[in-house]
Amino acid sequence: MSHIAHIALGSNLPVSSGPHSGNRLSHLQFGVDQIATMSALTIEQVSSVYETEAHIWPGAPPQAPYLNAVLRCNTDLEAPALLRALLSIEQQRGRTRQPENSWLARTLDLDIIDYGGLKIEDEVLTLPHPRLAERRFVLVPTAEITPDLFLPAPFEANVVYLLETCLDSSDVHLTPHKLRIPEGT
Ligand code: A4P
Ligand code: MG
Repeated sequence: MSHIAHIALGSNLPVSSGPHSGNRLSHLQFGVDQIATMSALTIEQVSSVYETEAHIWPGAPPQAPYLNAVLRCNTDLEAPALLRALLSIEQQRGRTRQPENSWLARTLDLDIIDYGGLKIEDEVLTLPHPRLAERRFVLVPTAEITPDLFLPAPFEANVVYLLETCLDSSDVHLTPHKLRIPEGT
């Protein structure tokens, strides 16, 4: 059965040389291209690209700004299989992780924001994404492409309402960059 999923893309780590070299925009485009090649998945729409102030843990050293975007896709994959595929795409872009979860700078971060209104909470996957309502860098691009998206509990609201009531005041700037959906996928 097919489901509509929303996937957030983020990058704040340009790489100047080596197999994963590229600027932030090229990391995001790599993510879109790889998602587009997944079988049983069709990208319907990709948001504009926003430059956003990094959310960091209180007291953590400052981080470079991110480029963020959100895409909407239609997929036959179950949510855990979709997550596994996204983690593998992050790894192909040289994403490294620390055992402790410290929001390190990253070449490419792919998070599932919502999967057809499904609610899950286990060791590997939480849906809808638990931090989405505190993040204008997620809400602004999601509201741009799917303003009527309804997020289930604990939110129980549509994305435009969550954006209007969001307490996050960090910068989210529209950029002229465009992410392309590859043809013939
Ligand atoms: N996981 C659970 N639920 C999900 C989900 N819905 N989507 C698990 C994706 N992953 C999910 O993620 C850790 C584990 O979360 C995954 O292995 C998966 O099993 P990670 O990508 O390894 O680590 P992370 O991203 O550093 O941790 P976390 O806590 O997920 O961070 P976030 O929430 O992704 O935040 N500031 C700006 N401006 N823009 C950003 O994009 N991103 C972050 C990272 C911080 N600050 C930012 C941005
Ligand atoms: Mg993540």
